[in-house]
Amino acid sequence: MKTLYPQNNAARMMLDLGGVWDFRFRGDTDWQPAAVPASYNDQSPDPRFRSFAGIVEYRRKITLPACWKGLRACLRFDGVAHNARVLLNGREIAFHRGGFLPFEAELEGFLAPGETAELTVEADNRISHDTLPIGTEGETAFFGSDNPGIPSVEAGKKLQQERGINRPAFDFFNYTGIHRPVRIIATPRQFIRDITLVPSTDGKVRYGVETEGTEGRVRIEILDAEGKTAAQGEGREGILTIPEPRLWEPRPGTPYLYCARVTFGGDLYEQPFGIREVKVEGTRFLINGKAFRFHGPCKHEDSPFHGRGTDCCLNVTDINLYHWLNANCFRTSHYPYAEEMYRLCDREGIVIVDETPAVGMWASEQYGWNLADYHKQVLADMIARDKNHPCVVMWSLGNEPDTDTMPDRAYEYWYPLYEAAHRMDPQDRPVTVVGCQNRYDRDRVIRSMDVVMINRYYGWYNLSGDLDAAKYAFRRELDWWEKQNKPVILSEYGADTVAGLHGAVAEMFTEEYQVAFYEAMSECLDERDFVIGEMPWNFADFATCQGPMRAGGNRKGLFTRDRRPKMAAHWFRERWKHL
Ligand code: GCB
Repeated sequence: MKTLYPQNNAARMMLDLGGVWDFRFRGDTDWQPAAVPASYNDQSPDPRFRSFAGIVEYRRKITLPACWKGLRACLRFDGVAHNARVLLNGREIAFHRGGFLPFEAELEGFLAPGETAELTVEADNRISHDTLPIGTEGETAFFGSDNPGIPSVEAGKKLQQERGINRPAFDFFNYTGIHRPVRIIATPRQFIRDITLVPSTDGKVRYGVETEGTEGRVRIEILDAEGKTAAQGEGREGILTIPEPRLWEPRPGTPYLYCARVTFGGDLYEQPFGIREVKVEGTRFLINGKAFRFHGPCKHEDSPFHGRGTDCCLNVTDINLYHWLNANCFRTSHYPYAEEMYRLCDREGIVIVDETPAVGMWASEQYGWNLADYHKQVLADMIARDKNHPCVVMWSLGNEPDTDTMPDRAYEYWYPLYEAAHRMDPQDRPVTVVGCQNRYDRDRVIRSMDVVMINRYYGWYNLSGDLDAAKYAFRRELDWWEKQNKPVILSEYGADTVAGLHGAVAEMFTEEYQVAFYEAMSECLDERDFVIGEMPWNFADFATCQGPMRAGGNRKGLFTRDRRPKMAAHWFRERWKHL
């Protein structure tokens, strides 16, 4: 769905619906409080908040201001996980599939200016073979031996299934609810639906404006960072030229931003953008013609209390910690993040690899290959939402699919998505899909991408604790990649580390081992020119579902969950100072 990021300006108004709403599990009679925006899961000690599988209901009253007469009004949900049904006074006004991208519900015919109504949002947290991200449908316990075949264990699993188990096929807690902002938006009845900007470093800006309604002329004015007019034009599409353009460069350059001020009839929208070009050439990744090396840990949207809920304070803290680390990028593992984060990264010069929520597609036919059309829709919506951000330099189609069990079948699934991403992106950014540690010699998908992104856990999940063997093995694999003549990013590598656990001998789980692990891997990376990036896993410790491999979540953070640096954070800070 095309929906511009909400904005208050001379033509548009919005009401933020953040606050405490009524909340209940479907079937309950009583309502209780829940904060919006936030995941609901950490908001109560009631165990159902963590384990419930099904529909929860949120409710509150909304009123359209009487002075909004003559305007078009809609509700805008930035993200409700995973499926959402929206009702006004009991009538359905919207349904949306997928928890990480925005949608709108028009209020025309449902609520008039001056009126009050009851707004209900039903959020379904169930994950399955039909959702992105994917749920196991109780088949296999993720990250835990499920002792297949033992009659008593099988009986226990059957009981779990009957009760409606909702286990993820991915390694992060299934936070859900209304976890991103909800707003009522007013625009003129004829309004600007969408703006597309394709700048190039010579100062030319190709633009397109989509409108709802045809009365009125479209005008566009490009403002520089001081608010001075740099170029202007008229019409729904065209090319403008900015004299002496200033480029958007990732830090430590200058992330210079322009603003496209678009008017149409009585409507106005101000779209920030940056001038930068990205291109893959041989084994190099070029931003504005200069070789760019990616270095920065992958992230999650994850914090205590908020869960996956949008938290601008946390975002600013995290990005300042990226600056502190001398990091220049992250991947939005494993789903598109809240829009506020991309706006912040535009401004701060942090580069993003933007990922769809296609994760958990690891186990053949039933895990994902039925989802091609839906997956393509999600990809289209992500590109539509994020296409104008200069910080976004590459699309990731998903994380760690099984591409080597049935290599041809996997290729038939993924390559058309790769082509679709290129077709759908007006800026035609490079496209990738992140590969898991697999039979890279059998896989056809990963090597067919513009940039090869590989997650590797030598010295952790395999060759555990033996960093010499890990280096030896990793070097053998890098020898193989060298022959593929593609740029390679190590898109995940890491070691679970309990903050404060030390050892004179660097053994697994100690802070010393985490540093030794990264020293070992870096030694291998630094020998290869075609390696254009390193993205440690993960920026911070994060919540996962329970399992015998997860003591209070995933501990591979360079920081603890409350953002205290482990020794490895200091180590990377020093390393990246010199890159
Ligand atoms: C991976 C996954 C990531 C996990 C990580 C781990 O390969 O992509 O989601 O959290 O490994 O720590 O096991």
